[in-house]
Amino acid sequence: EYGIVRPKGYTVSFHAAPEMEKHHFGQTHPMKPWRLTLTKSLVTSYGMPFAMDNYLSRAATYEELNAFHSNEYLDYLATAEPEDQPRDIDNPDKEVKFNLGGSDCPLFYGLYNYCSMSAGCSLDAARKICNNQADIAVAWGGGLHHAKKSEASGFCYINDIVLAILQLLRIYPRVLYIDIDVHHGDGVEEAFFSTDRVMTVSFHKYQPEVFFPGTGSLDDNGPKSEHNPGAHHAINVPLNDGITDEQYEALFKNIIGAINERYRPSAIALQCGADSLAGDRLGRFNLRVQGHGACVKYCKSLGLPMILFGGGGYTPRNVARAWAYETSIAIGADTRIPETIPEHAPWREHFIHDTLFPTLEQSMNEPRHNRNSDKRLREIVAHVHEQLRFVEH
Ligand code: V1P
Ligand code: CA
Ligand code: ZN
Repeated sequence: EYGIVRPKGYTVSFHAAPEMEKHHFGQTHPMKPWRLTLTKSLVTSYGMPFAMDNYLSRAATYEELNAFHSNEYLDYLATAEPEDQPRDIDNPDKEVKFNLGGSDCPLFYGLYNYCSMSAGCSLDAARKICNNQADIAVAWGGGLHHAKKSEASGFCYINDIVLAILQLLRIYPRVLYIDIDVHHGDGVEEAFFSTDRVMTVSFHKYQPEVFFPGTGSLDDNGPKSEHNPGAHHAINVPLNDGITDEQYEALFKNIIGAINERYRPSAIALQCGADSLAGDRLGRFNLRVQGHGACVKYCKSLGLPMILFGGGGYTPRNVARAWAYETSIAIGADTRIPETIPEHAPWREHFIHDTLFPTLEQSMNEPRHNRNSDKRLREIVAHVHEQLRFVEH
């Protein structure tokens, strides 16, 4: 069906943890683990599993999480109960520990299971890449880039990306981390601040005091203290509301192309947060599914072993579109799959428009004003090229 065939001499592994999908952050919380169910169902209705090695991930162990996170934090995460929720009328004296239990990172039933399954997906993906058992490994349940060593942040409790990159570093000398989520990938950046074996690059909306998390300015390139090998190995691309496919794609190819030439990474970790799409409940950009996917396609063209992680994405039907399309790019079927969502796809009505590629008008009531001048984007490119001159190669 749809001519979906296994690519010759090329392996894509797909790592899922259906247990994640049943968890709930709360009625009004934007993070809906159910978007993973919708993604998987779209991937399946296009017949893509035939072209991949499909794995059910197990939960990451305490020891595995401990490779990045502190014991104090993990012990609390493993035992905290929703009843411990601070700032409750019932719990006026309860203090917020490790930033857990607020509105962004609520305590909910099965939280530890949810976190360890997400990390399990990403660790399995990393192992396939390390053992040369996959060319691209897909972990849509991962991508939780804000979590810190001893702190939850922005819907992220366990930094599965950091854990996966630590695995990659056992085999690969240099890892390039790229983050196209609309938010700054602060947790991953901070974790690798003092090493030159990981270069982090985040594209994001930047407006301190207004837009979360408020970090990731153009001149944030890692601590420039003396003898820090990690200096100049953090790249930030701060953007404004309404950036278009054309601008984003040109910027992405220019910057990632230059980094690839200069840094010569041996593997890529790509966080594909889908909240950079037009019409996202939290995002502010005007990207279409094609523009988002073009970044994945460009990274694939570099021919390096790669992990694709999920991340943000708060309009589930568009998250499913983007990640299904990007799965098709991984297996090289993007030019073969029909644009119309298959007749037999479950939740077909949920997509509102039956296309994989909604127009901006279909995605939003009112298209967002583009506040990115080409002049500013040229300045950003110039600054990044300037930074790269400090990078040894
Ligand atoms: O803006 C904030 C904090 C809460 N204020 C005190 C400042 N939080 C954001 C968090 C966004 C996290 C994004 C995660 C990711 O990068 C990776 C998975 O996509 C926030 C927002 C917002 N509009 O930015 N929290 C919420 N909205 C929120 C809304 C309703 C219920 C709970 C949280
Ligand atoms: Ca980002
Ligand atoms: Zn985000």
